[in-house]
Amino acid sequence: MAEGSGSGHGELLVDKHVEFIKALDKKQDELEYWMTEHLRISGIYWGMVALGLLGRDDALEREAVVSYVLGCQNADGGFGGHTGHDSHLLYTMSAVQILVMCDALDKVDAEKVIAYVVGLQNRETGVVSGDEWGEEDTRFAFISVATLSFFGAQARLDIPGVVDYVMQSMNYDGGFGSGPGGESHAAQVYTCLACLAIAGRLDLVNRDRLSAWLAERQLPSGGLNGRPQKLEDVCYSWWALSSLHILGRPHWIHLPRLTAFILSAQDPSGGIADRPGNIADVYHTCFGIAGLSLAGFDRYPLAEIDPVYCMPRAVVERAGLRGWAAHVPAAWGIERDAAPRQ
Ligand code: GRG
Repeated sequence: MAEGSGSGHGELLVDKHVEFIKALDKKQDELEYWMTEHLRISGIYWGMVALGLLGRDDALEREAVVSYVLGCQNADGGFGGHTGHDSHLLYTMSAVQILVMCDALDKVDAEKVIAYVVGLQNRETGVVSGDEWGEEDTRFAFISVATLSFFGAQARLDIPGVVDYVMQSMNYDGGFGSGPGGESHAAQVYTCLACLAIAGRLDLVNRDRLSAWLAERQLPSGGLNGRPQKLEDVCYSWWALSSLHILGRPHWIHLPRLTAFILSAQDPSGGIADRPGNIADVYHTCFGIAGLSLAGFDRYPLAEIDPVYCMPRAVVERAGLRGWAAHVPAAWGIERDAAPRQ
């Protein structure tokens, strides 16, 4: 058990977390509800991933969720973070992931979504922008490839161009930044590895150097930080540990100590915070539970998460996508289990 515990014990507060997520939509008299309106669709995605891993994917009203998400699609084919908001790749991916989790991807006009995503790639440079205003970031390389893969349409992108941009963002320490010359950061590492995984180019990674850099993210508390000299944060239990999973090296950190750190950041009344004693939110609740799933938390039967798509592995397979281990180079010698842990 980590010091400075928020919850005071080492159990996963399953029912409390389910209630915390279900209650998020009922807090309309709170400022935070309106301050987060612009990313509501990602909030629903985080909540649904957490509920799916907790084995409670029936906790939200599916039809209401699907109808809300479809209402966030704009005439350009992309999705905004909320009804009436401009389209952005971030929210387009969340929308598609929610529809996949709800078994409702057929309810959307696939060609319009595909055209929106493809239209954000600069065909001369290979770089994918996040929206019509042209923000560039390695997150969008991953999102474009991953979103299109749900439609079996990733080949509509210039994939070598995407891969080239990602590789220009690789640093001497083996990590990746938000673009060429950007400091290595565990969250950007995840997006780049997940992108290269789906593109079938993980062979380009400096596996040993990057695994060592990621292993150094663990601090004495057991928690992980996102880059050197920074504080630990529960969300890196996903960004850094999923990256180590993709590299086939989750055991390069001390998983029981990470598990204890995540559990200690639980709020006794539900939800998980960035670190013990802080206020819980749905983002850290999602990535805390996702981290527990990756770390093999065995005191509660959490469903297995796919380290590339950040969705329950059973959902990824139901959607006809190849599980993460199918993407890794044969030379790494990684074998996968026969069936997902439910
Ligand atoms: C399917 C899981 C999934 C994601 C879709 C949106 C996206 C792709 C990835 C986001 C990756 C990213 C860059 C996340 C930000 C993580 C984060 C907490 C950044 C904060 O950075 P700083 O500098 O914090 O504020 P540190 O911890 O470095 O001090």
